[in-house]
Amino acid sequence: MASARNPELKLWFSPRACSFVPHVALCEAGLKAELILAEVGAKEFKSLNPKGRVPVLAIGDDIITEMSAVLTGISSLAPEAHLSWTKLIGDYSRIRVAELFVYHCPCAIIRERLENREIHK
Ligand SMILES: N[C@@H](CCC(=O)N[C@@H](CS)C(=O)NCC(=O)O)C(=O)O
Repeated sequence: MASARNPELKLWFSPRACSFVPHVALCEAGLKAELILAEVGAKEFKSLNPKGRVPVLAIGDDIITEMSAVLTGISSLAPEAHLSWTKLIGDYSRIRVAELFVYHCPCAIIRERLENREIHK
């Protein structure tokens, strides 16, 4: 049940778009979220994100846009999953993940690697 410590999560996504990255992050973090197919051109969606882009993440009443912010939000909710790239431990591998995540449209690279996974289609 949703609470201040366990807020309700919603992720607006588009099929085969970069919004599958936070979907993977949610799965890796073990967080349950309602997945909502975004109608990016629709007035209702633009009231959430005037830029008309996915991903959009709601953490309770807070609406977060922009990939790096969305992923930072997810990693903050599940520190035990160690998804944050802001803590460097040992090597630069987390920074390499950040490079992938904040790349303007990471879908091409990561989709290729996850091609065979039945996720976010
Ligand atoms: N700067 C944004 C870029 C997001 C973006 O470009 N999303 C694409 C999908 S990969 C999108 O929503 N496109 C809308 C459309 O295709 O109409 C971010 O980092 O979240």
